[in-house]
Amino acid sequence: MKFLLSVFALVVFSFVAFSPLHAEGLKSVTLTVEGMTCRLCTPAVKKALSSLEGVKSVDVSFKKKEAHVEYEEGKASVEGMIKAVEEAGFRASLKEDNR
Ligand SMILES: [Cu+2]
Repeated sequence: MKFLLSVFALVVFSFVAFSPLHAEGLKSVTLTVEGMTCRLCTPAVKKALSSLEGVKSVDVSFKKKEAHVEYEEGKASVEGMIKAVEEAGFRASLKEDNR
């Protein structure tokens, strides 16, 4: 029984330790996005950022004029994100680097 418990604990630990959010090299940034004039702009910004390699998740707030991006370090870069947003017709700058 004690053995089973430790196996169970190990499984739970592995699940927590290796879940995507805790994966090594996963970082997130918040970008300030300017030029979003209506709510339809939000999906355009989201699409531009989501299409980048290494980007895991994108959350764009029209109200806050922000984009929160989770990405894999080394695969995507903040410079690339800013460029993608600008190519979609908006202006972006780094607001916060949440390492
Ligand atoms: Cu719009």
